Amino acid sequence: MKTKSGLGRRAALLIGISAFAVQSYASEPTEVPQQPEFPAQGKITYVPRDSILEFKALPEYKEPAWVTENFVKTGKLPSVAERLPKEPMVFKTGNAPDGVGVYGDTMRHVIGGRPEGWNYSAGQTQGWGGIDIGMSECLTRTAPLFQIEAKDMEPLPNLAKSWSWSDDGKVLTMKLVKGAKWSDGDPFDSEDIMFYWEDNVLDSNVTPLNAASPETFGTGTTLKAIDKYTIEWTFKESFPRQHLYAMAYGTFCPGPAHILKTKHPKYNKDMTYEQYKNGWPADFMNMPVMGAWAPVAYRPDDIIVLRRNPYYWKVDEAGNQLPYLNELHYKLSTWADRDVQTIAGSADFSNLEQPENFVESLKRAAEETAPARLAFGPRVIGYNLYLNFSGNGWGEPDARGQAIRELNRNLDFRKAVTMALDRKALGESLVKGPFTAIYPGGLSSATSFYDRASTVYYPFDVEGAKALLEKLGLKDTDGNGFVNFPADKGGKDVEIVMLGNSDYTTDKSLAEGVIGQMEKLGIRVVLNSLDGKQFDASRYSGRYDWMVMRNEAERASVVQDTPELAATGPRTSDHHRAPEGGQLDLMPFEQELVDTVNTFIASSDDAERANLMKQYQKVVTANLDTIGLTEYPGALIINKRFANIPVGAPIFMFNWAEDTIIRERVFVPQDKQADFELFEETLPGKPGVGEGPAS
Ligand code: BQZ
Repeated sequence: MKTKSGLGRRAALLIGISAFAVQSYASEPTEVPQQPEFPAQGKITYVPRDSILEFKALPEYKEPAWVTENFVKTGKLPSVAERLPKEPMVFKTGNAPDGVGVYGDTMRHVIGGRPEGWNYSAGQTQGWGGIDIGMSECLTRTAPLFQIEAKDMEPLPNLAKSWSWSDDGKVLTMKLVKGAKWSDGDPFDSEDIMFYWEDNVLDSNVTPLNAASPETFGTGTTLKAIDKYTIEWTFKESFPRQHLYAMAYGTFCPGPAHILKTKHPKYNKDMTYEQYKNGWPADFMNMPVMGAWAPVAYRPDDIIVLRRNPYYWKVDEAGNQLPYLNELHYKLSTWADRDVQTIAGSADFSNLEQPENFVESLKRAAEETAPARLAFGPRVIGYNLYLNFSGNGWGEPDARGQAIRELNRNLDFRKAVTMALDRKALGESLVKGPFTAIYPGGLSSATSFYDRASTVYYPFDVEGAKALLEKLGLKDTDGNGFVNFPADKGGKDVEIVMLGNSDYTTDKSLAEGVIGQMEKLGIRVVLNSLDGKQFDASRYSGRYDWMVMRNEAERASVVQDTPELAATGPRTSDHHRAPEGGQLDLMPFEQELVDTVNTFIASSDDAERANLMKQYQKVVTANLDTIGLTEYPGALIINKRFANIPVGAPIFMFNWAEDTIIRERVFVPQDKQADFELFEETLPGKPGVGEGPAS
């Protein structure tokens, strides 16, 4: 029985929506059904923001004994104190679940991606799964914020050790960590920051990984270096604290300017942008990093090995230079195999994100002899069906494609599609049980900004959907079971090409489910299933009609990658960008979303921000900006020998768990250490010098 307020709320919602409504669709939009309870395991202890880390000098520093013996005493490296900044980042012991750690051992990852090369700034992928996260350091850090109290929420310092705002809130001055070095000993300073900003983000010939564009940091924002360790942002708005999130992983993680400049066309006239992007292929070893580990070995389709960075600029409160783990492995396999190997004990870490593996993983983890711990978190994984909204040429569609985009831009067509989806069946096709939930699109139910009363859901109603298609003049005139365009539009079957990511079983399962359910509606959908690299290339270039894609951080956290919640810039949205040299042809509701998101970004008032996200959620779900499919919880699977794993760490929120668990602070107690290291007592060598580390 609905409570008074429930009925009131629902009625208000419906009245609110009737402004969008057309008179004759078969089903009234309603509130999305209450989700089945799913108790996340592992209770998060919320802590103050300043209880995690600080920057300060310590009386003495330590390093693994073999580094001293093999490298310092032999003159190959300066002392650890000379390799560290005057004030390194210090992780506070009180926030480390198991306190100060010990050196040794390896974390063995398995991934489904493959490394293109090491030029992250120019958009090369390293295969995902945390490789780039382990090698890159960014101005701020947000993944560990999952444990921070809401009232204290602000990105953590990282390469930017501190910052201050001008009185009018339009100038943000940032102090960089002073005296930190790249893993090859080259000093880190504002030259690296400005090279990333000016010659990668602002240079339209370059698309950094995770698609950082000028609008990511606010339209009209400028950045300049004041001195080697001071940078200054100038914004159009006052106190746009939101942009501090964009300065975290994956949108502001500078590369080694001393290496990258040698092949950037602005500094080397013999180079093309293509040669710049591909200048450091995957077999280029020892690429200098600011991260805790650098790549020292790569065998295609087999493994990437990374070794500890001797200049890493972070320590624990006892002065031990981090990381504790000497080595990372990245076995090059499939994402599904990552679950299987981790639960079996031949790998150490997985984000259990494919429901097809839930039951088997749960069974194995429940056994006494299970080598790995498994802990489910909130329903942070979601999938949407994206319809390409560009009506003016993004992705260069042919006549057929253009006609589909015009249908995509029609709300009645989108209502027909959403009402033809049996989301309960879609979820159960992945896994039976309390895991999956009906997800109409918009914000993830796991984010604190989620409001069910603001979430519009067009219920499953195939007949109602068919009636809407008929209203649009789409009828099966040739009796083959699929609706046709009207004769004056060629009379052909409505045929849609849907882009899918072949790296994941779940993406394929959902795509096949959508195809089957669209067939019952009378729409022919053909799957174009591409591997992650080609999928991303097609997605960013708009070469698709529809796309099934897993949610990214903006829907799971709202505050991370916020500009991507709407088409806030010409190259920001996943399903509506401007064509080469053209403009964005936004529909009125899209403009409303852009305005709402920009107002949210510019606001520092928590109550206002909460209301703006309710308004966003109502507009985005009532207008079917994307068509939600399903959402479900993920589980962190980690081998039991590791310590300092934060309890309740979600596999995905501000970022993935590879960042959230703070791997540089993870260790294996001496008595549990295994002998998995492949390059014991070695360190990364000279950039590009041969395969394998120096020793
Ligand atoms: C996690 C993640 C770490 C990218 C990638 C992959 C790419 C996308 C996304 C996830 C993988 C794992 O996700 O599935 O569990 O380890 O790497 O980066 O899906 O294709 O482009 O956004 O993060």
